Amino acid sequence: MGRDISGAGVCFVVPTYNEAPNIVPLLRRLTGLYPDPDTAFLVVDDESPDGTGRLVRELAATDGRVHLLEGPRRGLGQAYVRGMAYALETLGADTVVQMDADFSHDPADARRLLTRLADGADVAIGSRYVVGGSLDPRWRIGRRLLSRWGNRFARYIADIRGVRDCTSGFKAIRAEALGAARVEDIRVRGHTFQIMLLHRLIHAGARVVEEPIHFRDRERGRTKLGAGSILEFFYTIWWLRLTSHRVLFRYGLTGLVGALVNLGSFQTLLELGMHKFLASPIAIELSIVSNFLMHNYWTFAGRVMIGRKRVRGLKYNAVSLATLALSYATFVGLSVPFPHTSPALLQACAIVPAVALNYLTNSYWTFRDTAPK
Ligand SMILES: Nc1nc2c(ncn2[C@@H]2O[C@H](COP(=O)(O)OP(=O)(O)O)[C@@H](O)[C@H]2O)c(=O)[nH]1
Ligand SMILES: [Mg+2]
Repeated sequence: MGRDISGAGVCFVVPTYNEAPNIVPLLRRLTGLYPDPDTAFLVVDDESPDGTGRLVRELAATDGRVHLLEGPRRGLGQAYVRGMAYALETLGADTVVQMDADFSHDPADARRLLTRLADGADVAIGSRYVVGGSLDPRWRIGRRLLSRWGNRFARYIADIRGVRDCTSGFKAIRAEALGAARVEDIRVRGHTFQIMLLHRLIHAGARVVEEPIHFRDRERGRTKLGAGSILEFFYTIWWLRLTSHRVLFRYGLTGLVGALVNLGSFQTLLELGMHKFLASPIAIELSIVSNFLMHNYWTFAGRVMIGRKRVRGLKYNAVSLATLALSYATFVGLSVPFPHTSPALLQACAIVPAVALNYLTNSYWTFRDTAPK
C-alpha cells in the first residue's frame, strides 16, 4: 500500500532534559529538511533547569510548526507517553517519529524511516544492529558489549523476536499502531520505554521493519542514562517475560494453593480419625472449590468470555468431577499395591495426572478466550 507520507501528518516527538546546546540547531535542521506545512515538531521538556524550554518557546513563537509540551520531570518514558498522546490527540498526527535531541540520530535518516512506512510497514526502526548500521567508533569496547548484549538479552528474555535493535530510540510509527499498543498505559520511567513500546507494538500485531543507521555520540551536553534506568531495564524485561505467560503463571500458583488445600485438609481429616478412602475425595473436592474461586476471580479474570457465569460454573463442575474421578482413581489405584506407603504421599501423587486434564479442559473449554484475535 504505497501512500505518500513524506511529511503530511507527521509529528516528530523529541524529549529533552538539559539540551539547551542542541535543541535549537536540531529544530532548525529538522524544519529545513521537512518543509511540509503539515509536519509538526513537538519538544517534550521536563522543565530543564538549563532553559531548553525557553529556547523552544522562542522558536515556537516564530514557527507555528514547532510545539512545546512542558511538565515536571518524570523520566524519559513518561515524557514519551505524554508527547505521543499530545501528538495523536491534539496535533492529530497520523505518523509519529521519535528521536533524541542530541544528534545521535541523524535528522536526515528520518526520511528513510518514513519511506518504509509508505511501503507498508507500521513501525520502522532506525537500527544500529542490522547490516549497514553502525555505532560511533569512539565507543569503547565495554560500552559496545554492554549495548549489544543488553540488546540480545532483552530480545530473548522479553520475547521480542525478529528485531535486531530493540533498544533504539529512533522510530517512525503509524498512529493506528500506537493506538493499538495502548502507549498511554506504559508506566516505565526511563530508557526501558523503548523495549516496552516495541513489545506492545509487536503484540498488537504491528509490522516492524529495521532500517540501518549510524549512531553518533553526542557532541554537547551529557547523557541522562543513569543507574536507575539500567536497574529498571533489568526488572522490566523479566516482568515482560512473566506477564506474557500470565495465565500459565497464575494457573501454576492457583494449582499450588489447591495442592496445599488438598493435602492440608487430607491430613487434618486423617488426624480427626476419618478413613483415608473417605478423606481423599473430600480433600480433593475442597481443593477444587478453592481452585475455582481463584481461577474465576484471578487466573482468567482478564479473559473476554461470552456466556453466563452459571454455564461456566456448570462446565467447571463437569471438569472438576472428571478431575476428582481421575485423582481418586489414582489414589485408590496406588493404595492397593502400596498399602504401607504414607497416604499423604499417595494423595500428592494422585494430583499429578489430574493437573494436566484440568488445565487443558479449563483453558480451552470452561474459560475459553472469545476475544477476537
Ligand atoms: N523529557 C525528558 N527527556 C529526557 C529525559 N532523560 C533523557 N531525555 C532525553 O532523551 C534523549 C536521550 O537521552 P540521552 O541522555 O541522550 O541518553 P543516551 O543517548 O542513551 O545516552 C535526549 O534527547 C534526552 O534529552 C527525561 O527525564 N525527560
Ligand atoms: Mg544520547
